Amino acid sequence: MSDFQQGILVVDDQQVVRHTLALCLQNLGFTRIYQAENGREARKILSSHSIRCVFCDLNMPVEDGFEVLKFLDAQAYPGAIILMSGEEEEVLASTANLARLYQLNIIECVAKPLSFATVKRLLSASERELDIEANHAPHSLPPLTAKLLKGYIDKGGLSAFFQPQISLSSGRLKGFEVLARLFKPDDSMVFPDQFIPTAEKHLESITDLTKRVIECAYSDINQYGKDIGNLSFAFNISAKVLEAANFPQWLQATTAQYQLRPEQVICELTETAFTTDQATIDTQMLRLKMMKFKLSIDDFGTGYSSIAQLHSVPFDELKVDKRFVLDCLSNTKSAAVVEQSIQLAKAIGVNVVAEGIENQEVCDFVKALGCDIGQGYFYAKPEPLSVFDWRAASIQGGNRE
Ligand code: G
Ligand code: G
Ligand code: MN
Repeated sequence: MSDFQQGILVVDDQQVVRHTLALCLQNLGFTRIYQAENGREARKILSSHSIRCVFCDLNMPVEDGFEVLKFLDAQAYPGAIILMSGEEEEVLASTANLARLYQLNIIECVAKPLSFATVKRLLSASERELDIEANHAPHSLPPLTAKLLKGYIDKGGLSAFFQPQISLSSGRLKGFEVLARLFKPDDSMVFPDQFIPTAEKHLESITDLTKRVIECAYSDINQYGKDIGNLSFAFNISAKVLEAANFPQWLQATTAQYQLRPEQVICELTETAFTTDQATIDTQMLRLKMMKFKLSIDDFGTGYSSIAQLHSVPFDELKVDKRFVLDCLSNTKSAAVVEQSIQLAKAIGVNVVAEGIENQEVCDFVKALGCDIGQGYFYAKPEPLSVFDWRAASIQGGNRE
């Protein structure tokens, strides 16, 4: 739902662009429209008004669009941002990527002039994004201290959320990725960005957290008894957890205790925890593999060692990082990474998951390239297992309200 109490800011040094855009916005029913002809004016308006969405030109003689982005980033601006530029497509795509380095809701970087249809589409995309954002972590929140984290966990605040993974050829539910969530005593939710880095500072705390997440998930899964059939469950395992000597044995015993089969359990190896002991890590992965657990490389394409790892350990799956999937239709370089990753997976005979599918078009694109599995907000956001009507075994894309 649009919040008409909040304004929209148009920043452009060309008066004609500002006026045309303001007219479009008026026609769409918005009344609080503010205009600024450069970054300096924009900052003044942003400091004194409640602004839900900013249309911002990049090339301006006095304080350009990047200055505005820097300002918004420093304020942890929660609204939507649409960047406009007169540059050619290649430059637009690189600019959009650069802009994403800021922790901001950049909806798109579009070529000027904007048509009425484009403005309408961008506004509805920004409403969607803000809706999602409202359910997600506010940006730039400081990490929890180790003490607070331990306190919340001890009070039973840790829980497992599940995000569906869909077989693209059949459209059927294939399984779930399990994502950790932490609830404070007042029931507000803390997202992993705020507590995984804290936990990863110590081998004991990330290992303890991982084991608890897995136990939580197994216990939720058990409530459904035999209904789960062959569904798979993927857990995020930091490299540090593999340094804990008994992790594979613990996982084997716990999986058996909850009457799940190791073939249903996927260990997604993340590269976030820096480690120098590659031999130990590889040994532990091989142990898991021999116990019949499945191994997956998470965030494929972002770590330098991914391809080397793919070669030295028998992985079953690779997950193309969402940063490439998200803009693969507008950025030819992302499209190339997605395409090459899928081809590489096919060539070496492992499954490939495209993560970050947000609409039908991207779903069609990766499917046409031969991608096996899709995951993303198009199908569903991570939620408690009880929310899904997954026994129907088909979670259709586009169902998000
Ligand atoms: O959905 P989301 O915001 O939950 O996840 C953000 C990041 O946190 C992802 O990169 C994900 O891999 C990581 N993450 C989520 N749950 C866990 C977990 O249980 N263990 C580890 N190591 N990382 C996790
Ligand atoms: O790093 P890892 O692959 O474990 O990250 C999973 C993260 O991706 C979680 O934070 C999850 O919430 C997020 N995620 C899942 N699907 C989508 C999507 O369609 N769009 C976006 N922006 N994030 C997604
Ligand atoms: Mn993951």
